[in-house]
Amino acid sequence: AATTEAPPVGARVYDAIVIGAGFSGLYQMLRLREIGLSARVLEAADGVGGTWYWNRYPGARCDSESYYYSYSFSDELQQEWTWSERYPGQAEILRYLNHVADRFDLRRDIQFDTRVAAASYDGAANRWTITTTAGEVFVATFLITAVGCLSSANVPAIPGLSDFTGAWYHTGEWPHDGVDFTGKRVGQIGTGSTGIQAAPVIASQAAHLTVFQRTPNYSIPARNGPMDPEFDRAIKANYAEVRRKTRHSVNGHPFDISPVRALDVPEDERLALYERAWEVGGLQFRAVFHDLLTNRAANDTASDFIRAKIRAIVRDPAVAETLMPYDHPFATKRPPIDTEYFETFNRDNVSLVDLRRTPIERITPAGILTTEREYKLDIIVFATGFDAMTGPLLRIDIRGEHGTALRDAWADGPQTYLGLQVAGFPNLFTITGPGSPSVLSNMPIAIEQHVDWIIDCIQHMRAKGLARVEATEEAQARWVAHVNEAAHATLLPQAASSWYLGANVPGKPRVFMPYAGGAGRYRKICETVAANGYEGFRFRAG
Ligand code: NA7
Repeated sequence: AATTEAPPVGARVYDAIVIGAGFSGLYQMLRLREIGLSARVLEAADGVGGTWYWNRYPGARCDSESYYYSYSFSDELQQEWTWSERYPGQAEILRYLNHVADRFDLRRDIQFDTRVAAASYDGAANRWTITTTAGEVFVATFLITAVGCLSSANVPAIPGLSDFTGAWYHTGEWPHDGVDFTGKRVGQIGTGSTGIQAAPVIASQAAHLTVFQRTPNYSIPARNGPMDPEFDRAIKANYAEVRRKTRHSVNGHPFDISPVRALDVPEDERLALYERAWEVGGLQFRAVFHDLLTNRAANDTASDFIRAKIRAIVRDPAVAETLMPYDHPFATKRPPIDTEYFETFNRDNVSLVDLRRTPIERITPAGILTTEREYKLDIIVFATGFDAMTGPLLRIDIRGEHGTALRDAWADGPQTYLGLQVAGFPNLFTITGPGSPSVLSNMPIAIEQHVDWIIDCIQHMRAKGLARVEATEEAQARWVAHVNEAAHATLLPQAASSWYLGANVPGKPRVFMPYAGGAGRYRKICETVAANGYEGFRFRAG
């Protein structure tokens, strides 16, 4: 491609462009400003919040606990903000992120209602040209994607959807003024974390809810409740230690994974430990034993325990049987946590359709037709998840050196070095990119680590008079192999329908995308890479 030294006419020039104003983009902007770079955040929505801006479906709530699903970079911020519940709801997280944007005066550097369509790198000029869907052009030395991992909605291509005369919604693109389910017949497709949160709330409002289930799922009670003021005080007095622990743990959570192996304890003791964890609730259920994600026999004990709970909760034995997960070990797909999910199937106004037995044939003007019968519906809720990790990046036409499209570079699955950079795409940083632990970790902590690493790298370049950084092919190939090896050291790839593998999107390459070697270990690797002069990266003066 022809290159020119002068930026395109009308282009606005910055040191860095950041795409997205969620947890990642806000903190990235703050840090870029702090080191004196000129930067602009481009955000498709009309407000900050990312995931928490879009996911306004009933029951939307974070599965990490509020005291650690938050920024750690400012002690004043963490001391002054008080969460109202054990798990933060969508509206509260959105309030928090708006508070952060105001408190750190970030809005003046964010351009809202601006969707990035394309970004291409010009090697001769060492700059990125970023084009929006409205035709605006920005030019920057660095392009930083803060687009999230679960932000590209997956609406399955079920024939007939356009003929449906009722209303339909994807949970990740929920109307801001809500949906009134009163008196309505609602069909919900999908029983992942989202569907499991939404179903009990929809059922409590609708005339009737029909849940269309393809893969039955494990779920652990969340045991949400109001924040205990005593607990809040104790955490705030001890925040430094809480944060230290989250940074070095396997999943970015402040709790310990037991060193004990499941089969090393007698059965009654094991069941008592599961029982206690079930009562405590939440994601730490999988921390009861050390080997739940590495040893199938150990995992079976947890999977059996949860199946027994489902049998005990759900009154109709046939419904309980349909809800029984069978095709994957516990926690090999992202484990949901719930508030009365299985109990919801005891309600008179809720029914369950097993799509494995009677698949959907099409959507009709009046509802959903399976191979068995038609279900008449007023509203269809698609809780069908996302084109995870790569989707948000690939829907932007990103082109690196010599015009190579990221779509082509990743035709066989994502390839990155540390999830932070892609060979052939100089000066592009991907916050929580594929190949990083991101989605297997508590997000805000994972995000802060990436942003801080990127800032250190840019500072290193400025100190040395360097203007261009790129992952080498060799370092990338080694990292891709390591990501693959880390996944296969666990049971995670055994869940054939998992979005970690891209399996929920037809035609997507089946590659285990996140780094499963542990967030704490990953942090150390990134630190070592930097300490060793950014090994695996190639720098140039311009
Ligand atoms: P998930 O976890 O990807 O769940 C999507 C659900 O939708 C899952 O039950 C899917 O079944 C189902 N699905 C997807 N496509 C179809 C079609 N075509 N027909 C029937 N059912 C379908 O997304 P969530 O939004 O729940 O959660 C995403 C993440 O957000 C979550 O893991 C947390 O990290 C936060 P399948 O299992 O593929 O058979």
